[in-house]
Amino acid sequence: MCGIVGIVGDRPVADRLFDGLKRLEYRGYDSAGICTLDEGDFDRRRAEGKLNNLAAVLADKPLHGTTGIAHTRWATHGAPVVKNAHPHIVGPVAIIHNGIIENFKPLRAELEAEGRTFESDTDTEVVAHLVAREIEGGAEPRDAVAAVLSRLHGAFGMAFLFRDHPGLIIGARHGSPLTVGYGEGENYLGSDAIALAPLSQRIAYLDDGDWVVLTRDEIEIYDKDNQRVEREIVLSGASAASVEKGNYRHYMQKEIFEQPIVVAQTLQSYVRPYEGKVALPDSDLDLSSIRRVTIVACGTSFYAGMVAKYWIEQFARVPVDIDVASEFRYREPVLEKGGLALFISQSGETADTLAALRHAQEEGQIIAAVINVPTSTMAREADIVLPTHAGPEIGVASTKAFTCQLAVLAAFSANLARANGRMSEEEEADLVDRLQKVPEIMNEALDHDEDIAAMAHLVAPARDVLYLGRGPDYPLAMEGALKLKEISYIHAEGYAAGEMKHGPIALIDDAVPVIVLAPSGPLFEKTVSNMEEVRARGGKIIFVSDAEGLEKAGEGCLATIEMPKAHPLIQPIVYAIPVQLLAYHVAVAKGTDVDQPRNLAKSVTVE
Ligand code: HGA
Repeated sequence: MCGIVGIVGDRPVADRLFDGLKRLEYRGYDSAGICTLDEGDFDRRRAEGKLNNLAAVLADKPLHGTTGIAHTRWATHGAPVVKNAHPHIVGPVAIIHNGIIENFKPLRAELEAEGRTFESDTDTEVVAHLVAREIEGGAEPRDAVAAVLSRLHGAFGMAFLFRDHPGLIIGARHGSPLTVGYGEGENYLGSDAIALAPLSQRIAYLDDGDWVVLTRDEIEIYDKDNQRVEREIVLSGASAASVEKGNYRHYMQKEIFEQPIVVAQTLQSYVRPYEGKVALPDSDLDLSSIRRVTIVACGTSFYAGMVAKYWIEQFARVPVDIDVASEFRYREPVLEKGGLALFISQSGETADTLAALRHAQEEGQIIAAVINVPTSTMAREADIVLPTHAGPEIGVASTKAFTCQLAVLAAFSANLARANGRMSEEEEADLVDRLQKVPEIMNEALDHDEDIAAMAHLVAPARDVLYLGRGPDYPLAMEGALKLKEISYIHAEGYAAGEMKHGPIALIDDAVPVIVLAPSGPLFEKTVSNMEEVRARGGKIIFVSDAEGLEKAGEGCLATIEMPKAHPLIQPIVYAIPVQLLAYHVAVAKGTDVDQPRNLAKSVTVE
């Protein structure tokens, strides 16, 4: 959330800063702004809403400075209006910030008591005032920043520009990510390597507590104790080409259709087809010593984790605890030393999950992380990285990252089952065979795109929608409801089918579509009974099952979607597709902003 870019350059920087923001827009689109230093003064442009609005402002009044900072905002404090858009300028200081200054209220009161006035409602502006106060008192920029950092609580990735010091940017990181890029006669700062990719491939990731002084010729990094430190310079490998939509109408649609390819790509790292083995990449972890697994994640990744709980317990017979990261971190969980804690995050920067990971590390857990961005903070801090190879996910509602997470977790569960002697060599070889066929089965599921588009009008007018499932289809029901909420703004709930009668059944009438996920198998009859309970109360059912299931119970439904039959370790990967497509087509029917839904952003770097 909130994207940051800075350039200390030898030629005008505004275009390149804007390009960096475009690459970061998935992090927030409440407002955007750029400030450069031009002929001894700040020159700033800001606009509410998406980057197009800032582009129009810049076209009208271009910026010419050769050093500048730029920001795309996801508001935490203060409405998404121009006065709250970053950069904020206070006297000789301009600032951009990603994160939350948790003690901003007492700091603001202190500053106001001195007669300082505020132009915005943000937490960020207090930092600008604090640094400005130091500078106005005679401090050099680096001393001013170092003095102020020690007063801040919360999370930040920040960058400062100084009116009286052309060719200087100071950045600081605590919690939120920050990366520096090395150039020729120029240097760069950004939220991530993707933002910097067209500018530099030679980058260094700042550690927590680091702050950095950038001039055209040098990058000096200091740690939290203000000691000069070196951080390894690595080749980022992030693609400089921006990700295009191709022939698709939305990134989300493109990403849904990419799934067979990226899941195949991901599985390549986990499956050895010629040996008939499932293996974890680059890991010498002895899985047979694992007695308990603790899974922690947020949002869609949490639902992938819930599916994994069913798999790990069913196939490997290892107990699994699972929690959303924001609860796990603060509820003082009991963790036995040597346990395995598994964190799942697309970006690898999710603030709640990162805080939980660090807590588990302090509690002596072995840390494994299922991550899509290999250079992310979580990937760097985990003991074992289980990568997904979904490629950049631009649509704010996660789709391909989810199915790739499921593919990794299926391989992990099978590995654990093998290590525990709960899966025979033959069963493993059979599973490898089936995993090889996942992309093909996913393509079969995608073939139903048009049918699902044709039923979107059945759901689009609804105010409330219920999703029901049992076993691993219960988290999928929740994921389906989450997708629908996120992009179509329809209230939706995912329920364990058996829980319906304990309350939510009171909501059922003919205006509430109920989406039932029920592949044929051991839980089928029970789910169908729950479906009948809904039908008996006038509920309208969209039934997702395989040919056998539809044959048995498809009659009388409002609509049906036929999925191919698959092994239990594969079936949730396949059933993810109809729930994604349904949410997508309903959102299109409603005309919402599918790729950038209101109030949301990707890479949630605040707690
Ligand atoms: N707290 C600042 C920055 C918000 C942010 O980083 N979001 O991810 C604001 O509200 O402007």
